[in-house]
Amino acid sequence: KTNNIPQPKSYGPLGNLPLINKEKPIQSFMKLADEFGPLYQFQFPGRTSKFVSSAQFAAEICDESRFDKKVGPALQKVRAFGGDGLFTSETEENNWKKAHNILLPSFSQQAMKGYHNKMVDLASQLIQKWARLNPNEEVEVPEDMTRLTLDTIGLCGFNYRFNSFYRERSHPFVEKMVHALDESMSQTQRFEIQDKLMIRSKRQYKEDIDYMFNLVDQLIADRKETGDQGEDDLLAHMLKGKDPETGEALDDENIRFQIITFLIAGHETTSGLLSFAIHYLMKNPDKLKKAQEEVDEVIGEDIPSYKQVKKLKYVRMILNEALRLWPTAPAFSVYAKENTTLAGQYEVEKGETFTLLLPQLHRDTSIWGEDVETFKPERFEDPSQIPRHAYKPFGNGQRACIGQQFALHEATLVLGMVLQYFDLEDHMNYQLDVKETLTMKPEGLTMRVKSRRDAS
Ligand code: MNH
Repeated sequence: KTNNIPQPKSYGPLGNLPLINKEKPIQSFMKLADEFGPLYQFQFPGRTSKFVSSAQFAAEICDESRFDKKVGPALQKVRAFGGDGLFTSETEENNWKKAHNILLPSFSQQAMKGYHNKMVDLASQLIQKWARLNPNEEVEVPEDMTRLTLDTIGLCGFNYRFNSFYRERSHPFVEKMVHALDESMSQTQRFEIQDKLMIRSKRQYKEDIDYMFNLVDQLIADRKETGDQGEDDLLAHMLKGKDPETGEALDDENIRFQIITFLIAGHETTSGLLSFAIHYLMKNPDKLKKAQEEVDEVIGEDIPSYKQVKKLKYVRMILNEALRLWPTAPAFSVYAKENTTLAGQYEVEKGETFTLLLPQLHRDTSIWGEDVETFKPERFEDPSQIPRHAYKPFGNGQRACIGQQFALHEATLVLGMVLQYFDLEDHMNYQLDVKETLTMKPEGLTMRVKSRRDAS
């Protein structure tokens, strides 16, 4: 087997583990890719990972005839509460295709028209909150964006109001969820024996998961009790929908897993995206001005309509560029369905797994030029110029993000309204510090806002 995949130097039983910052594994893997190239392997205690980060290799492992999504060690842990929901199920599991078929129409462009007014409701809460601040008060950007996106998926998905803008701290669901995600990520880094000894963490983990299950089961029970009031949200589709291929509906346990999946997948990533976009706009006043000009022209003083949001081309380009630099779901994994070769160079055995490091892929200079670190929304002027596998912030093929349109419509609307109402001031001269959980966020980003008009 011609397997000369580069690997950094090893430290006995720890393998390559001492080379990474446990708080920032993705950013560590990016640095290693700078040093070891677009395909390298990394030795964890007891397993190896292969990291891919060029457009050339990405094109190969995104070929769905040869590779399929791998539910890797981290996602395996998330199954404790995501179960066989869309995000954490194997393509081969019965419920993946069934739920995919049933839920796809809920995320069509057409469906976005139905969510639009609810999205405006919550975006307006954010605008109102910021408009009422005193001039020297600061906005905690990721915190408020998390309030916004959680409330949006809650309302659009399940007709449930988390009312995060009426709370000093985040909703308990978010605390439990963040805690549970944190614990499951830590479990992947612990040795087995170490993990067995963490009895208190284990108990807390169970409590957190039980809280999430209870909240969601209550949501389902309430809906069943009040019966069909003509709601047209995700929950209604889950309860009523039948798989056109088999005629089957989803069972209650799977619906619970889907709701938890949507609450998690549906808000962490979008809030990170909005936060990074704001960061880059504050650092690039000329782009900020250009975006405000577009917003003034397209929306003016209106409450944005669905159609106006579709016309915010430059705002959309800003979001694309923010997702290029910091794709908030930073990696995904695939396995080989059969023996194959990569780039005619590396032999790959059936079952071998590869992880695509998105922030590094998005810095491939052969695609984006030498100025990869520069924030330049103009790169997305003509999306047909971007090679298909060079830009993958929403994953690949049939296992790509089902919520892409939802996330982009919401983020475009919200960023549009923020620019409509406010000038943004980088009062602390923020230096980017990217925090990693399952997703990525600009840690500690704050700003001041100055009203451009009366927000009443
Ligand atoms: Mn989302 C899958 C990124 C917003 C629901 N999402 C994925 C994948 C990526 C991703 C990457 C593929 C993961 C993998 O292959 O293992 N998602 C994003 C980003 C944003 C986002 C960058 C926002 C920005 N996602 C959303 C929203 C929702 C959502 C909003 C729901 C409302 N995502 C999902 C689900 C999946 C997924 C569900 C799994 C789809 C499947 O495998 O069938």
